[in-house]
Amino acid sequence: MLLFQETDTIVAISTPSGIGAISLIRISGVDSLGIVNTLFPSKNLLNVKSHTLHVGLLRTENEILDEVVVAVYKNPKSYTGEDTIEISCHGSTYIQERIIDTLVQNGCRLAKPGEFTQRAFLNGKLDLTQAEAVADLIESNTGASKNAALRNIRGGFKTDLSELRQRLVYISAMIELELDFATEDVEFVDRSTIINLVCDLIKSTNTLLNSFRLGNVIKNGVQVAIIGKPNTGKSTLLNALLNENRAIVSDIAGTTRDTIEEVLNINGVLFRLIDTAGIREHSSDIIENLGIEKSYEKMKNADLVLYLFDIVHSSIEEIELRIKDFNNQGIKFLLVGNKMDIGNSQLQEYLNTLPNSILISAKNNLNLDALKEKIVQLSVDGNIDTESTVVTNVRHHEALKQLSIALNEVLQGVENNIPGDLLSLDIRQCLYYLGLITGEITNEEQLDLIFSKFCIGK
Ligand SMILES: Nc1nc2c(ncn2[C@@H]2O[C@H](COP(=O)(O)OP(=O)(O)OP(=O)(O)O)[C@@H](O)[C@H]2O)c(=O)[nH]1
Ligand SMILES: [Mg+2]
Repeated sequence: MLLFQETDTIVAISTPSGIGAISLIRISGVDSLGIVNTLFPSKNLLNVKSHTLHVGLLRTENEILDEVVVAVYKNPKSYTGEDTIEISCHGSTYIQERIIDTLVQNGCRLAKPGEFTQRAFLNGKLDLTQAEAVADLIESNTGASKNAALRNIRGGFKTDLSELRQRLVYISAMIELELDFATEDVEFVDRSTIINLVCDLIKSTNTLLNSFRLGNVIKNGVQVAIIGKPNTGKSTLLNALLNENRAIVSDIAGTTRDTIEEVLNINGVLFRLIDTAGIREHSSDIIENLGIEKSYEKMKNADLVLYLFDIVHSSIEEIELRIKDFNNQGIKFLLVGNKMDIGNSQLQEYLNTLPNSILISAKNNLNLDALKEKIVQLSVDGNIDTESTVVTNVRHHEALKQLSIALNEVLQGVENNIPGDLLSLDIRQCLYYLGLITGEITNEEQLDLIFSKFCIGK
């Protein structure tokens, strides 16, 4: 793939493969109007206005392919910035294939994944953050991930970055000013002003950087492992949270052998709930022991552990030991005292003194809404703010990390009074990292890598 604009006219089916009521075939490139026009005798598409719809037969000399609706978008007012046609045809796989074959025979080339969006990027319709947000929007599976992606498509992150750039350019101008007057042996610009500006810039960059934790939660969901001794009600809790009988529940200790994972959407965030085999020291059952090993593994890898215990059969010592163990391993946990319907008041009093604990009854659906609230609070710090940018992309996070390091170098340089021309070099490095995110600085391999993750037809 070449960085400069390609002249091929590309075609792809933009709707999912298989039978559907309607399918959408998209064509983009200099010859799109001409190619479709030869197959659409009802009207001369070369003379129609942009953004218009036309019903008619799509046909070759010998065959009627389908009765279709053709949407015409003339450059530059199209998604890709090129002449684009969208054909809505009947959703038979045979019709789709025949239309695609005919278009290819008439001069189109099959589009690569993400090639339409890539062209939009190359034609300056989108910057790279917006283009990547298109893929995120298509992949979004919760309200939070949809909102974050939509915000970035509409230029949310782009605006933040261009603001950072403007501030950097301003600082750079101040340093240049200082350089211009260097020979006069006066410090024209007060360096403490520059220090304040750089500090503010570092703060803004770090806010974006720190949003990645939430971004990760929004994009990938939160792994929540339900851990505890046998018979404490882990599987009952999984079923209650999912509102379905997913896992087998019984009063036989060691009922769950393998882990069971299910997804739960709470307040627009995906939680991956993992029910595990009950942990106990001595079991002669080989399969159960394998299950217990898996429980420990899930416990270590989870973003949050719900430590479930039966408040009738647990002691303060057991809980204290667990807390110590979780803290030593750096595991984030919530203590969940189950079977509050038949509770033990001494343990209840003790739990009331602990901030990260809650009493529930999984079987009787008691306090489960409060439990869900606590799970959200612990995982997303209780606040999904869709008004400000949330960085969800690893590539952006990496570049922001580099930017933060480079800005700290600028700060050190200003503080140590290093010459202005060296400072200018450091600032240029900062602008470079911003350019990497927006795509002003990029290369073919990188673009290929980014767009190869897109769907075909987008
Ligand atoms: N009274 C009462 N009983 C409960 C409650 N929650 C679960 N139970 C009972 O506790 C028993 C064990 O429940 P499970 O959900 O199978 O327990 P588990 O922790 O998954 O057990 P293992 O899979 O063996 O580790 C069952 O008889 C449940 O009906 C509760 O809130 N109150
Ligand atoms: Mg179980």
